[in-house]
Amino acid sequence: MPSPQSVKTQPFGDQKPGTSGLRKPTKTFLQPNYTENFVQSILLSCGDALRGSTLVVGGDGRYFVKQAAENIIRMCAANGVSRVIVGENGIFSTPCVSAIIRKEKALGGIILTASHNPGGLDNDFGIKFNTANGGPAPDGVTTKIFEISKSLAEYKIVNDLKIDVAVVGKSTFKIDGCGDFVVEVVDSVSAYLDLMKGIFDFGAIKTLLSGDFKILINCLNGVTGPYATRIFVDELGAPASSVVNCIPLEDFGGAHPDPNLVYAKELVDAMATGAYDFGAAFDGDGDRNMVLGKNAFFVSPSDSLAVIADKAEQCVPYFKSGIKGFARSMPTAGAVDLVAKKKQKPIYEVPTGWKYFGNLMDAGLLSLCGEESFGTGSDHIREKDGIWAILAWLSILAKTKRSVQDLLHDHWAVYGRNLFTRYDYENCSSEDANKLFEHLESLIGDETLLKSEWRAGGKSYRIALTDNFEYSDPVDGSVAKKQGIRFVFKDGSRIVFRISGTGSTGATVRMYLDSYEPELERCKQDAAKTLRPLVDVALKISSLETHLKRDKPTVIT
Ligand code: G16
Repeated sequence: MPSPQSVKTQPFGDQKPGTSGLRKPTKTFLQPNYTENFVQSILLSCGDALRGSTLVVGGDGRYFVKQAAENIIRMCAANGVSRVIVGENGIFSTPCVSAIIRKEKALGGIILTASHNPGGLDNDFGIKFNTANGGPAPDGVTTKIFEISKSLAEYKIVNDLKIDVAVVGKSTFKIDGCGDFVVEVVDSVSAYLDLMKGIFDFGAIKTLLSGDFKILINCLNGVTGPYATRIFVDELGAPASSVVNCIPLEDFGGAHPDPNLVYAKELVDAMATGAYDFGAAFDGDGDRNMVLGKNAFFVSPSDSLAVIADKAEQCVPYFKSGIKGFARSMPTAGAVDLVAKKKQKPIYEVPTGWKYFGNLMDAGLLSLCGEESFGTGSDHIREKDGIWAILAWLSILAKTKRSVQDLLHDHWAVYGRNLFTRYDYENCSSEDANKLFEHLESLIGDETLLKSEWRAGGKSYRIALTDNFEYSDPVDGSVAKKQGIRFVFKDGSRIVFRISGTGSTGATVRMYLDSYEPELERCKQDAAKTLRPLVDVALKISSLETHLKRDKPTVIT
């Protein structure tokens, strides 16, 4: 009978989860005991509830996922877990893990991904823990995991447990001192497909795709490949050639699996030929999405959320009974706020991180939400959901019979447009980034700043408010402090600065800008160009380029 072993270990001091889990270079996770220490800390954070529980395990197919999944199962066996559900070859998208946790009433799930960060031996790996509601562990849980990791002296594992996650099926083991332990290796897609069929009118989308309407879905060699092929090709009848880069690769084919205009250039170029009516890309673990219309017409994530919010009740059966409320993360432009106001629904503004939406959903306050970082989703699960977002868009296109661009123009004609752009300065030194933020902090409430007029590109701005965003959760009263430095101007325009919580080395500084434009003809202009004067003001106020020693950003969205 296989029996648990206790392995002596030393704590690592750097296992503090970021915006969504622990993300580090793969080689860091490959150090002896590093992965095991973090997993043991997760398991211990569950306390007594762990014994006899069900956990879901899976990841985005990047290098080390399969091996890590098998080791995690061995650790679950030794720690008293009764049942583990794992995807075939260790593959599950992040939204799918959330769906299965909820469906199976599991205690939680361990997701093996560094999301949109590149994968492979020389790139990144990551581990995150989702709790029983299916959502990313809230701050209280991640703090507990980090605290445990700082003094961990041993981990438990059943080394001689024979597991093969490549073979679908159910195995029951008797573990010495722990009793029965069940491992269910399941098809990675089926449960998720069933959920989507219950949300959308697949017949309506099938009719759209059976006509002249052409789609191009680029999975960027990430986890969505099997999901997109099953759903868009097998179920909805799109030609097989509509889904590309659809085999999950350990290094994402050397690509950066981040669905934006820079890293999904292959999709942008293909859409620019005018051969397709609708294009989409996803990130490595399938929770982010980018939407493009014909001729590579770009739909900003803030606009995408607002259009879905406006049309969901009319076009998506799941929402027919009504929307409870909307939400967005603080740096996301406020387009959805205008929809909420018109529909007389509540709107919530939370810090960056999907985990902050979970409590609102669990309390029945929130149905639809999104983030500027290409995340869109609803209360069908507790993660943002790339494929869901594309099915929502196709449902709207099927019902309204408008093009993507026309839909956006219709929307701006009613609501005006919240122009948005984001500048990312990747791989800065942490020291430079800290100095920049010390400087920005020192500007909060600065009287001279508040009185000054800032001029650029023929425009003039005056500051109405400066602060470091703080959020009090209306459900449990928990407070998240220092979530982004904001400069809000008298005309409602905003500049926001944050340090990314998803990088694996150094610091990535993000500068977000948005401004409201009521005139339809001006709404149609290029957002990056229209916002240029505000960018100049932001750079002047912050002295960002001097502090970071950069003369341009790495990525502009
Ligand atoms: C994660 C979170 C998102 C969040 C994003 C922000 O996304 O799940 O809710 O918006 O991080 O990233 P950063 O801190 O770098 O700005 P993902 O897709 O990386 O899991």
